[in-house]
Amino acid sequence: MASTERTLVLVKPDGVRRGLTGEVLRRVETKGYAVVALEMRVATRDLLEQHYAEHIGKPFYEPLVEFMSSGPVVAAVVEGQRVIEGFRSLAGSTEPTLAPPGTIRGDLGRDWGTSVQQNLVHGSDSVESAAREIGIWFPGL
Ligand code: DAT
Ligand code: MG
Repeated sequence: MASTERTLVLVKPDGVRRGLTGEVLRRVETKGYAVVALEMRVATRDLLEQHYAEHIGKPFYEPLVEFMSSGPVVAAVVEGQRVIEGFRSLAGSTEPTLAPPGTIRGDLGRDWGTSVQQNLVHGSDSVESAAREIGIWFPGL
């Protein structure tokens, strides 16, 4: 049996501004995953530079950091068997225009013509990323 995993989920500033925090958490919980830590906060540039280190130098990097610090985010640690893959599946693909209906980005997101995609949620993409990101957002966990 697959072992229990943890992943970092963020409701990004667009999701919080649009009042979709509850809807995102509802989808996580009704899927059967457990929310084991939860906090609303405005991310500092320093934290975001660590979080998005893999994207430094890409054309959307500056707009991404700007956008992610434009308002509060809701950070959650979510737990369950294969939750890393499972939440990525719930979220849908990066571009909301292409994310299938039924997914968070496909049902609730769209392209707003901005230089960075505003796609409502973040989810860790591997066991290594999850451990690294949880360490950044919830160092006490
Ligand atoms: P994901 O969030 O699906 O893991 P990612 O890690 O590749 O995607 O990129 C981080 C965020 O940056 C993503 O959620 C939205 C934005 N982004 C990625 N690629 C982009 C692009 N080509 N143009 C605009 N924004 C982009
Ligand atoms: Mg990513």
